[in-house]
Amino acid sequence: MKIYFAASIRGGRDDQGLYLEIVNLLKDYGEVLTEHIADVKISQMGEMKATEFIYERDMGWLKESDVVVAEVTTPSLGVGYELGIAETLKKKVLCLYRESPERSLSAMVRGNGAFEVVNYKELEDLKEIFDKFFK
Ligand code: 6K6
Repeated sequence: MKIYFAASIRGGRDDQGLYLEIVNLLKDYGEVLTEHIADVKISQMGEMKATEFIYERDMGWLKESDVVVAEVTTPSLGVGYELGIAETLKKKVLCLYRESPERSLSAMVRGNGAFEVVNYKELEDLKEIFDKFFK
């Protein structure tokens, strides 16, 4: 099982520690192609590689993946783009969102029947969500 994990980089890195925990959990279900998304060394400025290289590499991994898991709490143009491509490629997609009174998820994600969108509160909720999704 090849898993494409998508999460905010330029959109903001406040949840980087959580991304790391999610990647570690996902490793119980398959190979995480995009482990670097959780890397503390990737700042909001991104990796020190050419943007064209990053785009081509990430699109290759997206095509190769069996499922896409996206943490969508921090809004990110890149994650939104990846989700649109994942839908076109007919990938199975799980979106994870931490609800709070100050924000709400884009209707383009929440309202899209092609995606499984799940609210969660904390890391501990994710094992059950992943068990169901990967079953
Ligand atoms: C490097 C140079 C300039 O910007 C960068 C960013 N580096 C990235 N490295 C790896 N993946 C990236 C990068 N930028 C975006 N992505 C992809 O888009 C990842 O797969 C993330 O899921 C998503 C994050 O998008 P933004 O818009 O929050 O950066």
